[in-house]
Amino acid sequence: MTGYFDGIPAIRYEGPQSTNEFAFRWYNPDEIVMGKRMEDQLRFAVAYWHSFAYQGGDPFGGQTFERPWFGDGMAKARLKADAAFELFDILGAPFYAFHDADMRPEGATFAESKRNLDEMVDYIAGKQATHKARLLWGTANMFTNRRWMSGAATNPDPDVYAYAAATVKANLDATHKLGGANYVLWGGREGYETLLNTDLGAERAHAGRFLQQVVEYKHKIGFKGAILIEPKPQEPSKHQYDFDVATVYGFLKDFGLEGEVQLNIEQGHAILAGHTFEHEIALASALGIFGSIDMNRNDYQSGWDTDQFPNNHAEKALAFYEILKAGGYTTGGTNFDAKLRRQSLDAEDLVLGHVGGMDTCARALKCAAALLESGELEAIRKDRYAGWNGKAAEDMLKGTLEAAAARVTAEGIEPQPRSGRQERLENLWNRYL
Ligand code: XUL
Ligand code: CO
Repeated sequence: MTGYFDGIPAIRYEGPQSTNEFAFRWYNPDEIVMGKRMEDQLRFAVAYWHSFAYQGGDPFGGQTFERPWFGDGMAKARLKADAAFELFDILGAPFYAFHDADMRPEGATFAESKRNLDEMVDYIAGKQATHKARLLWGTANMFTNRRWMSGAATNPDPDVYAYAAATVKANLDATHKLGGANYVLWGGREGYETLLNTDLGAERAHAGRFLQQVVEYKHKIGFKGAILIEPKPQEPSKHQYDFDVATVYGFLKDFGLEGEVQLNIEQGHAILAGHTFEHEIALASALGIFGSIDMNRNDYQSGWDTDQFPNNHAEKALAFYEILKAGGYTTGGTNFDAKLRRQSLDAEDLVLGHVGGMDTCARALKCAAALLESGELEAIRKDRYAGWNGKAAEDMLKGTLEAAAARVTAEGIEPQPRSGRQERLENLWNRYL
């Protein structure tokens, strides 16, 4: 026991009337929602980096948090893992996610970093054996260290490509060993700052070949989890290649990977790309590449990735509606890629940030499930497209442009617009919130 969370009880479901801060009002793991336990529908994951490695810095100031596990060396890394599993236990979280850099100290050489990683993987495998939480996904941090400043797989220097290959290989091996359900690639530095020094075509080709190599290696070692790309349009790079769902789909098609790679969609990234979260989820599911989500919001005024816990169930219900409509998660889950505000110093803040996020998502899930199960919205949507069920419409898609055109005079077609009924549908939504 680290003692860090002393005095904080394990969080239990007490129902919406409870006034106990340290209780769930909506998240009731065993409650059945659309045929599955809520815990299995939501598949919550705690992010190791924000919850245990983030020190409270912002561009204007450094560390504000004090944690007993901050510092160098393997003893601190083990203490951090102990505290992490204590938090997972307190929350009853079924999953967690990590980057190599979150859980092991950086070594002076690649070999030393790898040794540290392997040691920590063994240590964490031991924790998994005695605790509930499992690995939702592992990933490599290829953006913090200065070696990555001009990219990883897209770096102009082939030695950095090799270093990226060694890094992803080590992390995929680690994720495989820990029984991870997925492996994530977020290309924070896979982009550019200025075209004046960038060969965009070459960088994109290298990124495509790199991803093919990752997929080949996954099959070679028998990793059954999904490989997930996490789109983000910019930040830290001015322009990132994995801009949004549509861009990544084009990229996957180009490199023959659309059947191999799925997406990890983050709400804040969707907003930065000028989309809604639900748009990105709906598009990925329509394209057959939906995998998982990072559930963290941005501040709508600030215009950058503030990684805050969700606190608005009405907004999140739209996202969960799309996830449920797509059939729910398979290997994916709801990862809180969310950090505390830098003034939120206490152990209680860390616990309650997650409690609020979990409750917000559980409430959103229940609203979404109720509307989906009622069939009300789907019936109206179906009716809107009902014209496409007839034979004439079907034949038109199979035929030529001239044949479609000929219908207009032959059948005397003069289209009659029908209401899209947006306000009525918004009112319908509100009844379920
Ligand atoms: C950065 C971000 C990352 C990825 C994992 O914006 O979302 O934390 O989720 O590398
Ligand atoms: Co993320």
